[in-house]
Amino acid sequence: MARYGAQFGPDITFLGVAPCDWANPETYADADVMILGAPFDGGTTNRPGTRFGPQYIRQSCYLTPNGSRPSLALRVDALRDLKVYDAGDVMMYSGDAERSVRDLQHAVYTVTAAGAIPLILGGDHTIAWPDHTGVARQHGFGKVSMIHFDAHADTGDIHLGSLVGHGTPMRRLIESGALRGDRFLQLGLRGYWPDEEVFAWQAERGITSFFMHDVRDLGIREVTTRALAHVGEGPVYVTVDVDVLDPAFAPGTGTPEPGGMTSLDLLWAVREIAATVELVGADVVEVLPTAIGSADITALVAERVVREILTGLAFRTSPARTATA
Ligand SMILES: [Mn+2]
Repeated sequence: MARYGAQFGPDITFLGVAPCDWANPETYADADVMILGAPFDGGTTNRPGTRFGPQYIRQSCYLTPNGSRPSLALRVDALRDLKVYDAGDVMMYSGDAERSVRDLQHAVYTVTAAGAIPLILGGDHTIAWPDHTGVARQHGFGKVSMIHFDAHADTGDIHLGSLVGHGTPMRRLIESGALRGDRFLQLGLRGYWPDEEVFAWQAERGITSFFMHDVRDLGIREVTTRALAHVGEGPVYVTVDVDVLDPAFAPGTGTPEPGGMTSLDLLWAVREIAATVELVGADVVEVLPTAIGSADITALVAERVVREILTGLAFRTSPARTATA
């Protein structure tokens, strides 16, 4: 199969990194990291449109797409220090959730098995199920911890009559054994969902949650330190729902919940995690573009989340490593 490219809009790559075809590992044999778009919003329960997330995240930067982004805070240039490719989007039809989830899992597994760390641009949060599963198929079921940034727990059972959706991926992961409850950590929960029944289910499986009021009271550094201590050694998958941010920072999302995190805190936290753990994959989901170009602040901050993960990764192996700013 030849490179499929972008499902919507022009076939541009993330910040100008080299293109490749995920189905052909020979085209990215030396890859450290793979950007992969997952333009699926068939699991959305409210406002749709996250199928355009990958397209808008890729075009949100105001600088030249030259494959270089030196970090002022850490003095590393992840796009040059690491070998980063962009495989374009996995072909996903939002009207066929079963096929889309299967095909994305296959793509993520293929990339992971070839030795690259997949960074997936969503799409709604349904994709975390095939994303983590694809990674776990390579690293071992029950072996890959998950740090989950979100306003919502996403451990619902059945939504609108379906097992597949953006409110249920974490329950599917735990039921299948891909993810162990005691290796699953949620960060930023708030609002009015889910109910006690779901939290009782979570407690039975040893799931740990840090709520937004914990972030408010303890501060992001303390919460992140505790999160890192909880996941401990071994491979870690990070999933970032942009609705963990306050709607003031990320209004472009389907289920916005007031009282959320600041961009400054989230960007620091994802970078700190990527700089500390054995990161084996990550996704950034639920970007619902509302405007074109850098005027779209939600796509803008989502793209920076990806960039800070890359910066943390580069910093982890950098000889210049000292302390993070
Ligand atoms: Mn979510």
